[in-house]
Amino acid sequence: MIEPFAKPFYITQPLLPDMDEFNEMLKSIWASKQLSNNGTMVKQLERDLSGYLNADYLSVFSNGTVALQLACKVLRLSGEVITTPFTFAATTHSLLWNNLKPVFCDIEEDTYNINPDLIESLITQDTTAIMPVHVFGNPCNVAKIKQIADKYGLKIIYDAAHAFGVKVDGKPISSFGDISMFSFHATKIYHTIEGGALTFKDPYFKERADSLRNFGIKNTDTVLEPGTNGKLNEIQASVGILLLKQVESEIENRKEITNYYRQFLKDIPGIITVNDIEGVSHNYSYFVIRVDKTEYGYSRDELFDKLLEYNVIARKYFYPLCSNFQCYRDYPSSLKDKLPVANKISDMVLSLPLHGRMQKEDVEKISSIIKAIHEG
Ligand code: T4K
Repeated sequence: MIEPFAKPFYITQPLLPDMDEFNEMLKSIWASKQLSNNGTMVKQLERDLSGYLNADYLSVFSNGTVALQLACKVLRLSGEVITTPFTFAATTHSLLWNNLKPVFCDIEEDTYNINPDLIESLITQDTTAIMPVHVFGNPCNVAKIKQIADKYGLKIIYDAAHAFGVKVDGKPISSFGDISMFSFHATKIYHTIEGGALTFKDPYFKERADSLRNFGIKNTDTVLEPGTNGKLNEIQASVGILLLKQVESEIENRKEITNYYRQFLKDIPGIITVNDIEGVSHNYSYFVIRVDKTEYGYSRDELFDKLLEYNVIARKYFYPLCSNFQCYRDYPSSLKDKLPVANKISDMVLSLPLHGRMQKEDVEKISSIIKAIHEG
């Protein structure tokens, strides 16, 4: 009989900056009296992040969702955008907030990312862009997506919310597509409590994004267009500056925890884990299993409920599929028989707790609980 964890074991636990260093940063912010509106900390964070992510141009925002919404505006998208249903609500919602129509494309069985072989059949004369997601930090098939976009003159916005620091064959993930969006929410591997960034190849795009996040104001005499308030403040920017020093060790720790999970779960029938992809430097944002009821004996939902009895708070990322939300399910592209893989995967996936402060014993215990549930 395995004892439940004494306290809830959550899916993640945020990185925290060193308190003394944070206090020093706060003192300098207090002294400057500059709390928001593109101050010293925001400018430094943008420089630091451009370096870390190897981005040509980068802007930070108050959150990833507003960043994604503004990315659509920067590229002046209209009509239809081909995207994945297997993602967080924010991806699809950002399109609707721009009066764009999401067209859902099915996903690949092994990466859970948009299936590039199906994109072309969804392109119409109204299509202006593709918005793929590097789900759980696993890179999309960037080469194929670029080929299609080039052929049809489409823009690409990558939702890279999960892919901070990921590289493909040594190339930074931000180097693909026209714009990439990173989320810096507290649940992410790197964060600014709330926050996000866009990376661009074109300096004009950064200029526009910077204006759009500040109400479209150009200068004291000119407002160019209806922007919004998407600014990050100085205190959150200072958290970001400090956490950038910890992100490498966080990734290393998570890699170790991920490998323990793979080792401890590998012989449990019906529990499917995913391996690293060759040529990819992963960031180990999430540890996701698939539950095959026929072999495991319980469905994903049953396992989720049973884990709660042990105080293990897993998450069903991403269920329900965006295409099955009430607001999108009547779209022609949302039909279940058009998205068979996404519907199947969404019913099977379960994200298990993963963060850099976890110990080998924690992984061993969670894995033993999963095994004990199977053995009844
Ligand atoms: N695109 C994609 C693909 C995304 O995944 C997201 C966000 C976005 C776009 C939009 O980016 P942002 O606008 O958020 O920057 C979370 C996050 O709120 C969301 O940022 C994230 N994706 C999504 C996948 O997950 P919840 O509702 O699952 O989070 P919550 O509050 O249940 O937190 C999970 C666990 O983390 C808690 O049980 C305990 C722990 N936790 C959480 C917070 C916030 C802490 O220990 N401390 C904390 O401060 O949505």
